[in-house]
Amino acid sequence: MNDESGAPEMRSVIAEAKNAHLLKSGFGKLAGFLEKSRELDAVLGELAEIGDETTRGSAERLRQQLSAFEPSITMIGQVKSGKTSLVNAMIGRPGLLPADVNPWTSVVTSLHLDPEAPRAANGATFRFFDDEEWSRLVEKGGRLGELASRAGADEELEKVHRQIEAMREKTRNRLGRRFEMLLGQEHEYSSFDEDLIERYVCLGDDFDAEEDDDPASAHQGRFADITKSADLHLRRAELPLKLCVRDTPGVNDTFMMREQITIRSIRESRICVVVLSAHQALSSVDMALIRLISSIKSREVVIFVNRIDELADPAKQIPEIRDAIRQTLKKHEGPADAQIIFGSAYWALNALSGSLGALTRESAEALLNWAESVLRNGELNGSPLETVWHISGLPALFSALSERISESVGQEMIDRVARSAGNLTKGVQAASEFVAAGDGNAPRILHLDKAALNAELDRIEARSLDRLAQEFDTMVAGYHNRLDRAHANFLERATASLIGHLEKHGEEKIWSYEPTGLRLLLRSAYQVFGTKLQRCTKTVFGDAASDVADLYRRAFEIEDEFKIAPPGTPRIPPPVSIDQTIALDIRGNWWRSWWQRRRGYQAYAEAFYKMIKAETDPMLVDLKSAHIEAVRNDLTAALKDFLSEQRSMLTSLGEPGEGGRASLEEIFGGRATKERLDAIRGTMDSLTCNAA
Ligand SMILES: Nc1nc2c(ncn2[C@@H]2O[C@H](COP(=O)(O)OP(=O)(O)OP(=O)(O)O)[C@@H](O)[C@H]2O)c(=O)[nH]1
Ligand SMILES: [Mg+2]
Repeated sequence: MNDESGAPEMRSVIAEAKNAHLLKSGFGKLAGFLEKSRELDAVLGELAEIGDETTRGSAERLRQQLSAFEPSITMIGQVKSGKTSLVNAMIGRPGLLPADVNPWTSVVTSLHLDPEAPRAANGATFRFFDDEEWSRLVEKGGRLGELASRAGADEELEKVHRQIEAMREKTRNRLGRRFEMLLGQEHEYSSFDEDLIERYVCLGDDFDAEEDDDPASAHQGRFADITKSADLHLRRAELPLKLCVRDTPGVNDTFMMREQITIRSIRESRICVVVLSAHQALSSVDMALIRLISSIKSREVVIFVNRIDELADPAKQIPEIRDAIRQTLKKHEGPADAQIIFGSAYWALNALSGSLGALTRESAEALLNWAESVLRNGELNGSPLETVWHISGLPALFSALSERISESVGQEMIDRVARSAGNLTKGVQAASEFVAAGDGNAPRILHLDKAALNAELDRIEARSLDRLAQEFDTMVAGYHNRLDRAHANFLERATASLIGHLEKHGEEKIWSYEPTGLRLLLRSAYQVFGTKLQRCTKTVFGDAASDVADLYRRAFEIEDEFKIAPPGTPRIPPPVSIDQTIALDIRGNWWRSWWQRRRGYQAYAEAFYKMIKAETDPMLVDLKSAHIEAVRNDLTAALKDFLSEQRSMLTSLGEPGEGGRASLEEIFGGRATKERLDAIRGTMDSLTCNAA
């Protein structure tokens, strides 16, 4: 990293929390998953031992997939609800990410925790916005600017522009000629500390003042306003598996462009923690948030009500807050059964750093109050430190996350690897039985040689990919149709409602219209599409697998019920873009000024129709193209991976010479091998929950 690029030199490693051992509790529900993962790893090791070179390679690749497994958890929530503080507690590093009243998180920060990483802190990567993203932000003012300009809200737009212009100037001055060069780049460090992180991930009001006093830091520059994402790697020996915890900017952030990034991050993560602030119960921003996740299944959302240390009487208030949240979720069709956990990042951090004595009086009282109530329910035992940790809610949070990991992403990963491993074993078994059936004198000849196998596999591949593409297109056409109908329907109703409003109230009263109806319609169109798609993918995958099995039967003269497990159908990701903020939600001044300038209801209605269409179009565009393309790619990739795995397996067994036909005998001939293979096969079958 040279000085020109602006990245400072290496930093010292940050200090460990005194009571990091506390982090061990709460992962009990992962036990089953971890056991399966270990078993699978062991049988794959065994398979590698008895197989030929290709088998060994495939088995090692599958073991690699097991050990690389890193479930990720995205923390989202209202500004200042304590997301960053909670992340610091979860990763056992109080103070690593700057959490304060002033610095606010402006960047999606992913913390990669690895129990086996060699050093305490090893590596950080910061990515900057690229040219295009930056221009969009500064020239159009991000989404907020776009909305304002569509709505004809010149004043608002002016304000946004001024704000952004000021920010751009500040950034330019600070970074000088490095500025243009930095866009689209990455900064990488082999270690990091708090100061370094703060300069990349936090915006704040008083930084400029500080910099004026300290030319050294001004020279180094602050990058937060052009940073898009940060990845930090940490060793965390207390955890039973790799984990990625993702901190995101608060949802009512000034620039809605950040919302897009949050949406993307939710799409990538299977599990979300919504962090709410206890004393604000459910404000309207939290509703926006709940909406943001309402496309996601209840089982993939955990609600963490933070800052209970600030409640005057937690024992009384907590049940009330819980009821209120439940009711609101139900009323707004949110994820009604999502688990709700109460806690305090503040208590957790103090427990971790061994500074319980430093708790404020109010906080200590709240702690006693809540502890007593929990105690009455018989949930507590252990040292005072463990007690505080327990009621901080962290173990409950870890436990909820463990449960979700093991039943969703974890089980899916095991399933995937066990299917592949099972197919690998079956292939080896088929080869070994073929050999065993010979008379032991001359090596047996396969009925299809390598070239013939390849040709057959080419045919299978072309046929199944083609069929998948065709089915997909048909389904997408129907889906687009449904989306467009829903959209048109919504626009008509919204326009009619507006005219009704004007006729009844004139132009004095602000009109508002909830786009919930549109969201519901779009979501249900997507659901229908998803269900159909899953069904037909299953058929295509299943047919491809039976074609491959047929090839085995012909090559190895297998008469009986030889089967190859098809790849699992990839998950169809939730349509989170449906839930993005749309201008109809914003009851700002520009609406009024916009419609007050219009004369004649009919002309107004037409213009309104257009405007509301323009506002809701981007949502449909994403649903129709970007999102759908991602789904298509996932499905195609799954089919291709499966076929290429089968190809390498099958053709190596059919290959003469080293590791091929002639050595089939040596490798697979023995009785002991057959028995071991049977045992391995049994284990694989028991590990897959829904193997074919
Ligand atoms: N009393 C109390 N204060 C908390 C707790 N969690 C966070 N805070 C304080 O709340 C303020 C904001 O905390 P952050 O962790 O930065 O909140 P955030 O949600 O990450 O904020 P943004 O990134 O700006 O959205 C800080 O002053 C924290 O010390 C808590 O559990 N109890
Ligand atoms: Mg934060």
